[in-house]
Amino acid sequence: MPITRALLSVSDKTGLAEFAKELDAMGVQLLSTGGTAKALRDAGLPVIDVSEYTGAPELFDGRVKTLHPKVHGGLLHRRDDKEHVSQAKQHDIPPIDLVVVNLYPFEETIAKPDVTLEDAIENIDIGGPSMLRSAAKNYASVTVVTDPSDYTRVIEEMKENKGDTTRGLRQELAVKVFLRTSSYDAAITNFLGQSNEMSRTTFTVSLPLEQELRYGDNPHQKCSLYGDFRSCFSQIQGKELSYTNILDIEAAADLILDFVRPTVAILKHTNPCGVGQDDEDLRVAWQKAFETDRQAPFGGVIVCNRPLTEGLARVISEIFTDVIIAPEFEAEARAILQKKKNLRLMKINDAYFTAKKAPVIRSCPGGLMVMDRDHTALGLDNLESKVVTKRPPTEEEMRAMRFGWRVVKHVKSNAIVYANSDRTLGIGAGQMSRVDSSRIAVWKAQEAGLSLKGSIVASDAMFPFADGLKAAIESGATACIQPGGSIRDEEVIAAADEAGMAMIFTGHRHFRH
Ligand code: 93A
Repeated sequence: MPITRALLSVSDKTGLAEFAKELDAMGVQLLSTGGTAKALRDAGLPVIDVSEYTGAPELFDGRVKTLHPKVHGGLLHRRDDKEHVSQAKQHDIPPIDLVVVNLYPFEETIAKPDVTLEDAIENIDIGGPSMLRSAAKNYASVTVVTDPSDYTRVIEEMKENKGDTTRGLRQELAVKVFLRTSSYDAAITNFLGQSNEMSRTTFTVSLPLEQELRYGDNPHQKCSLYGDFRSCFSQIQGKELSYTNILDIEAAADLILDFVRPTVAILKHTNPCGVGQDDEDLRVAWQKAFETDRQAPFGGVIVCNRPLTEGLARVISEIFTDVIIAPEFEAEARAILQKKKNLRLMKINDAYFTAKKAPVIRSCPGGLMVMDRDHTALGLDNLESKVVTKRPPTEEEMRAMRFGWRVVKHVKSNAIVYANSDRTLGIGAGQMSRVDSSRIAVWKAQEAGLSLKGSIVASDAMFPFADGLKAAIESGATACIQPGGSIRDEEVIAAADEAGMAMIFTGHRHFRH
């Protein structure tokens, strides 16, 4: 049956007039609410106000506009059911075949820093979701549009099908409705849940499937991606992203954005293999990162915090890399990397900076855990006042400690990083004991042919015993940055003093699991 009557009630009026003009040209009667009716009239279209149509005025500052049996009955009755059709006739409820509704901007309202509870509550749409749900339930006969980007598809189908849409499209649009109303409700639930006592009393997520990934950690593990990863990172070229690529991309972007100076980092399995800096030339920064570990970067991830230059592209194209991430890629760099068909190039978009503020979510048996993100390297202000040893650090050691502390935050615990002021020298990651991480870091530096004489050592959490620190002193480190807070701190400080080492307690730890 062709669409003969449409109800339009939208907060986002993008594309509304053009869409309604097409409907009007196909002879569709237009019903509408206050602001939407005005927009349509302004566009020169004939509109019937819903209040006139139902005979009931808009009440209570618009809180009741469309909540009327003539609207919901018109949407919900079965067109192929004699009883329904005769009831509809008896109560003067003509069918409404198309609903065009998008909701009060609740999410945008609560995103404002100065939002009040009253404001948020006024922006909870009741009539809109009700119409969407009524129409979506009856998708057998009713077309429902909640996303302006679907307007053209609806018009195209109507033109091809004598004013009607196909059942396939109607079902697809109905699914979109339930996804939209559930994510809308999730936003309301989380907001009200949090504004009550400022604690998270509930946590609800509802995200659309973005992509089926090839597999998860292993080929026998099915894996699906939900949400909008691609708004945060655009893929410029290369093979399809995998589950581990996505984990690595997040780890790499998180790491690189902790650095202000031009920096290049190489990662593998979400841990940095090396990090280097150079103010003049990204190639030099990369060289420093690469020298920390020349083996592990095979098949790894490279990330930089400046537009990727031709020079850098040239040197890194010599090595097999899985993913390269940058805020921008120079055209010449792209031309060089294009030859590597499988290599994935990912551009960091502005949306990532908003997404980075969202909490970290992890599943656990029976539920999930929601954790604030570990945003910035903490404890780096006023470092001079945090020296715990007799000897204060030199300027050079200070710079190296700031750098090392930022790197160690991104290494899986237990994490130990040896560094100079602009490069890593040895990284020990993910060991069950801190001494083992320390040993690995020293061994890696030796393997790479790097001297640890005069280096600094950064530890993501306190040294529980003096042994780990003594090992660092023996290997040549002259300064140490760590949170402090062990019951044996005195012993640890004494060991440092004995060796003339300078040590800083940041007062913050950066575990990463
Ligand atoms: O206040 S409501 O919850 N009560 C209603 O009965 C109702 N009907 C439609 N909000 C209602 N709407 C919403 O009004 C729609 O979802 C749409 O977002 C908005 C359009 O209002 P206007 O046409 O006046 O700009």
